[in-house]
Amino acid sequence: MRFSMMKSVFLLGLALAVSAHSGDIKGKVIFEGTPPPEQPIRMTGDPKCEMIHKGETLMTTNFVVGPDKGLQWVFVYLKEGVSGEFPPPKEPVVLDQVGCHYVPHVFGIQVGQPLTLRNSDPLLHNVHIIPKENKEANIGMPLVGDLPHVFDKPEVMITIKCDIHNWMYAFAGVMPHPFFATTAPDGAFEIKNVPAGDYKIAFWHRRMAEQVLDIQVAEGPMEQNVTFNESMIKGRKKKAE
Ligand SMILES: [Cu+2]
Repeated sequence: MRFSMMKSVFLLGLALAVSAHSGDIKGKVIFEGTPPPEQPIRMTGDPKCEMIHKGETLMTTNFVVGPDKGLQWVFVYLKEGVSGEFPPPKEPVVLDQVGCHYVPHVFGIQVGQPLTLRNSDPLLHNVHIIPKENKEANIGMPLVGDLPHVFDKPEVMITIKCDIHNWMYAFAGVMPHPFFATTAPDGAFEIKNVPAGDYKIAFWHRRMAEQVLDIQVAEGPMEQNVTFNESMIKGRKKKAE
């Protein structure tokens, strides 16, 4: 009895000690040089999409660089060093198809966390999920509404495309833990409550080789910036996607 009480107190103390030692990783992803220009998306394949965007041209979003060189749509995640179980959140991540475009373009989600595939357009889309580790899926969505999906294995990154509208692409990072983020329009990101320890942090961008850095997280906030540049761009495609 006494031993089990002592054990409980010890375990409680251990849990508090572990939870007290965590830090937040804040940073900014910078792009140095001249980014390749975005291409106008020609929606001629579907007059209904053209109608939605009457009078405006939607551009590709491969290199969205802000005024301070911040690079958007970089998926930042802890690639190695995380241990323990992290139950997936119950709140779904929403991937919206709106104006014949995916919102968001790049996102992270945990294994087992619900993904809501949303069609906000009154026209037919199909969500073609093309993974290497998870199951492939090709889901027709002829009507406005939601459909559920879930990934059962970690995988960085999964391509999602619409076979009807060949310019529609989204990218999903499926993680076994909650330590990931996508950069904002100013290139900023934040990963909160990371247990103190040594990790490899990775920065994925669709058009450039992934960068991986060693970091040490201690209690409290820390800053980790990274720079991409022109020379890191993989084979340039001319076609608008
Ligand atoms: Cu579509």
